[in-house]
Amino acid sequence: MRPRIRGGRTTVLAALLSLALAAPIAAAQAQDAPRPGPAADAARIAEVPRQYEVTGPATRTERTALVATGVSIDEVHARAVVITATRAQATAVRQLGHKVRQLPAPPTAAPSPHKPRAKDFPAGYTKYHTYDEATKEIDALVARHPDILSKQVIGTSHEGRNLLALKLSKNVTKDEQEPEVLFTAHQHAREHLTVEMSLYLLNEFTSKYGSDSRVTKMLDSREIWIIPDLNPDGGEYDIASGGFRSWRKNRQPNAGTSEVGTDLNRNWDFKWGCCDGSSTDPGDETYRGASAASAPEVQVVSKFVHGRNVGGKQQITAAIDFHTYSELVLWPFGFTNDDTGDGMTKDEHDTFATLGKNMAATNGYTPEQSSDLYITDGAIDDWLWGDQKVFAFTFEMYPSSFGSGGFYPKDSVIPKETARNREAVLQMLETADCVYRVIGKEGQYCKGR
Ligand code: BZS
Ligand code: CA
Ligand code: ZN
Repeated sequence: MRPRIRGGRTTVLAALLSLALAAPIAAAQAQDAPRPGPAADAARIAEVPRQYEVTGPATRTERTALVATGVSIDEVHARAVVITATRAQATAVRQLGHKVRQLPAPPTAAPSPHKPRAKDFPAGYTKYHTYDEATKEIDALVARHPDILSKQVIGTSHEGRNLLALKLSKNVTKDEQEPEVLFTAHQHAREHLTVEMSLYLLNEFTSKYGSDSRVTKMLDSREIWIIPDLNPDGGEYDIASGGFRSWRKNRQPNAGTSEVGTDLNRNWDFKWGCCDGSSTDPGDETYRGASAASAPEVQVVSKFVHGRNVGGKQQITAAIDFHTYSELVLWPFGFTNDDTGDGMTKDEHDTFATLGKNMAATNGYTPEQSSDLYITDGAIDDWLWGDQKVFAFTFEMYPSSFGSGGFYPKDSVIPKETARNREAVLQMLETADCVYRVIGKEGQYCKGR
């Protein structure tokens, strides 16, 4: 598998100015790197991580080595990446011999312990839904469409917020013999556009049932699950200061340190921590947690998915986990560079690659195996495939680069960038009764189902 990497670094450069204008940078970010010790620990906690352009890394091996410093890679180009890092991590990356340049901050509020918790997104972003706003919208949809939409509380986050699963189907209160498809969103706190993607799907399917023939057919013959917000604590924390904190993880404390949070997308119980694709340091962006599925949010969703194994058969056949950003369609495995091997036959790989490319042709994203970016372990799609045999993809949504808004595109893009995935979602639903149909092997794999 050849990584397909775009070259557009000029867009990053070009956009620095525009973002800089919109970015009152917190003065509190001091210059000196903190010395080790409790004071330094506290300073690091208060520090908002920043994005950097790193010129040098040109291969997935070099990118995996870069991830080992504890940063997250947010954007991949031919000879450069964009990372999120603390100042100390940026120094470590420089010491690897790369050129490191700090990018302008998103709208950031000066840290103030006295400021009341922000109730909404900052100006320019208010159409994004806070957790409370999303909950209200979902409840209103359920009230309006009780025959085709139902809501379950499947558990709670570390801070006690409800984690929801919405079911969309005709005869929604019955568990019918129908293929099931799962859509999840917002494992990573700063990726707010993914919650909007969930809300788009809920609105689209409920409002078009009975009028749009493809939507109607899918609700009549599938059971669609939407877990709209896997990380509500992280999402609320990201906006609570009145600006953005560029937060990625959940908000679970870690024993023996004041560093908070686990990277949920490194915490799933398949090859957890196997392959240098996650961090053991609780201060890192990709901290994998103390043990597999140690994050309550991961436990809750794992249990939910296990619960869809009815009579020894996993009902969910296909899934998309929404992230931002980079405009990618990714498939497993992430823990290995190999296309095929243990747990991935050639036909299975070809099915992933074909459906991935078909979906990418509809939204203009770039399709590739996730390890073409860098190695990861404990990601949800590796778990869904490796453990549950669900054809699971990761969509990295809009934008393609930091220059077009990175993690924080303005709310004006929400309608276009969520609807952009309508066709891909419908394709996945339509193939969910026999995903192998996309490689023409329905007869071999799906007879008598
Ligand atoms: C992100 C990037 C995402 C990650 C890429 C990825 C997804 C890799 C799935 C492997 C599997 O944070 O959105 O690093 O989790
Ligand atoms: Ca049904
Ligand atoms: Zn993500």
